[in-house]
Amino acid sequence: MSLLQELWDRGLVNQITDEEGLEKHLDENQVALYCGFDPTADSLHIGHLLPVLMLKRFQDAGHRPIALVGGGTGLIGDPSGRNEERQLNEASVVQEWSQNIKDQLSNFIDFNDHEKGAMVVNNFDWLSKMSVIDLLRDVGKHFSVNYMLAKESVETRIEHGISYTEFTYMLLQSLDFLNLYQKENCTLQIGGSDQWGNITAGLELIRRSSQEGEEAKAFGLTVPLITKADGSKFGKTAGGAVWLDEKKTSPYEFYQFWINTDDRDVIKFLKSFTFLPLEEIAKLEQEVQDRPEQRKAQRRLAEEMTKLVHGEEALNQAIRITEALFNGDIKSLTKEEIEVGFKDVPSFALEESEKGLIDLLVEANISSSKRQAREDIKNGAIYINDERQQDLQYVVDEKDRIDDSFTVIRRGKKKYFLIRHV
Ligand code: 629
Repeated sequence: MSLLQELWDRGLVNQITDEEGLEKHLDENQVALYCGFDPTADSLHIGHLLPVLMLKRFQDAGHRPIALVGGGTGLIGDPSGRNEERQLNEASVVQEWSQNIKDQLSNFIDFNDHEKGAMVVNNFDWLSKMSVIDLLRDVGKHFSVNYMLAKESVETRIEHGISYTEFTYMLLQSLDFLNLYQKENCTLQIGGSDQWGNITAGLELIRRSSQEGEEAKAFGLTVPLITKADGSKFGKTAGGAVWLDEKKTSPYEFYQFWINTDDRDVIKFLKSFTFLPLEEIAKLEQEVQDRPEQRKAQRRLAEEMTKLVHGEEALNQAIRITEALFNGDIKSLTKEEIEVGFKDVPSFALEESEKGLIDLLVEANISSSKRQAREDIKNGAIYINDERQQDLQYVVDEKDRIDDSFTVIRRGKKKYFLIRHV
C-alpha cells in the first residue's frame, strides 16, 4: 500500500494540492517535507501531535522530515484559525520556548540518523537577518493585496480588525517554504487544515520565484482537525490543555485523557494517532461493538499514546496508579504516585502525629461539623486509605500513613481528600 493510501485510510488527509502528482513524487523520490511549530507556549500540546506523528510516518516510509521551529514567526503571530489578535510575547521568552519545542520534537523524530537526514531548523535564523527592503521587494512583490485579503485567515478577521503584523504573517511562512525548497530541496509542506492558506501561499511564491523554463514542483498536504462526537473541543479537559511536557500534564493525566475517549471516537483516534496496523484496529472495533464495557480499545489507545509520548516506564506507572485507584489498593502506591494520582484533590497539612478522626474530618473540611462528622462515620461514608472506618473513637496516626507521607480520606463514593503529614 502506498504511503498516501495509508494516510487516507487512517483519516489523516484533509486536502492535497495535486494528489496524483504527489503520489508519483513520493513513489519515485526520497522527499524532504516540513511542518512548522510556532513557540506560543513553553510546550507543544496534544493538538500538535498529529502533524508531529505525520512527520514520523513520512520518516518511517523513507522520506526526510524537517521540523521547523518558528522562532521568527512566533514573534509575529499567525492569524489562521483565530478570531482575535495575539498578544506578542517577549523575544527572550519566545527564544526559550523555541528551545523547549525543539527538544520535544526530538523525542519523536530521529534527528541524529544522518542517513535519513531529518533535521530541525529555526526560522529565526533567516527571518531575523532579512532586511525589510528585501522582504518588500523579493516577497511582497509576488503577492497582491487582493490575494492576501481573500485568504480565510485574513477575511474572517477583517470585520473585527487585523494588524498589519499578522496580515504579513503568510509572507513569512511562504518565504520559509521557498527557502527550504531552494536550500534543502524540500518539496512538501504539511500542517493542520488551518494551515492550508499559508501552505498554498508558499506554493505560489515558489512558483513565482522560479526561473523561467524551470518547472517548480512542490506540494501541500493538510491533516484534518480532530473533532469529537459530542461536539466538544478535542484536547481540552476541565484542567485546560493536554500538554506533551510531563511537568505540565503528568503521564497519568495523559493516560486518563485517552482512557476517557468516547466509544464513538475511539476507533478514529486509534487510526489517526497510533501506529497500530489497521487490521489490529479492526479487531478492536469489533470489541467496541461486542463488549463496550471492557473498554479494550480505549485502554489500547491510552497505552499506545502514553508509551509514544512518555515512554514505557511512565506508562507502567500510569497503569499502576489507575489500577490502584480502581481497586481500592492505594496503600501500595509510593508517595510520588499518590501525589500524581490525587493532584486535583483538596489537601490538608497535618502537623500532629496523631489526631481523632472526628476532629480531623472537621478541621480538614471533609465534614461540615462535628455532628456531621459523627453521622458520616456512623453511616459508613468515611474511608481511610480506602478502608471503611466506623469507629467514632478512631485516631489517625502513623499506621495510617502511606509511604510515610499521606493519608487518603474518602467521603462517600468518590470525594477524596489528601492529608499531608508535615
Ligand atoms: C512557519 C511557521 C512555517 C510553517 C508553519 C509555521 C507555524 C504555523 C502555525 N502552526 C500551528 C502552531 O504553530 O501556526 N503558522 O501552533 C499548528 N502547527 C501544527 C498544525 C496545526 C497548527 O504547529 O499545523 O494545524 C495544529 O494541528 O495550528 O514556515
